[in-house]
Amino acid sequence: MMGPIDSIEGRLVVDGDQVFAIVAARFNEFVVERLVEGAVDTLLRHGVARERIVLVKTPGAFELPLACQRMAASGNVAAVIALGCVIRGATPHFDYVAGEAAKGCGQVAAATGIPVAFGVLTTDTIEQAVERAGTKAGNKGADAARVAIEMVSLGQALTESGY
Ligand code: INI
Repeated sequence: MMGPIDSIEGRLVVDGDQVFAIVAARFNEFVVERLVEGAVDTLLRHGVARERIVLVKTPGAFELPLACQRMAASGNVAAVIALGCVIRGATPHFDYVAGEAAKGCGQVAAATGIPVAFGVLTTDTIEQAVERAGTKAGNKGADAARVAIEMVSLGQALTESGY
């Protein structure tokens, strides 16, 4: 009987002196600041030196892709962590802002080959956003930072495997 096929996976280990960029929107800042704290805390706990974390701020989530694009295309960062908070109740153009942020961040990753972790909350209410920003439903900024670390590691593993 043949055994299971080995998978190529990233690890939650920072192996090297990579720079991680956090690109955070100021809109709904009281929520996004908690996401930034979660992301920074996670990066530090995984051994990323404080000097290797670059924090960039945009006005809103709609502007995240452009700033992510600049960081990713610079050749100087291993991964980008996009953080923001779009609340349906607060905006009639929720779908445009949230949709463009998600699509744009995905396009940046595909165009540059640099992982872009999407840590943008898209919720119906402020309460739901607060729950996901370090209270009862965890911290999506921390989650996004873990994804960034894993994707950098996956990139290294793929290179080592010849892909
Ligand atoms: N930007 C957000 O990040 N979150 C929101 O909830 C939001 N609302 O409610 O409108 C929001 N709007 C601003 C948008 O991101 C742009 O900055 C603006 O449209 C100018 O381009």
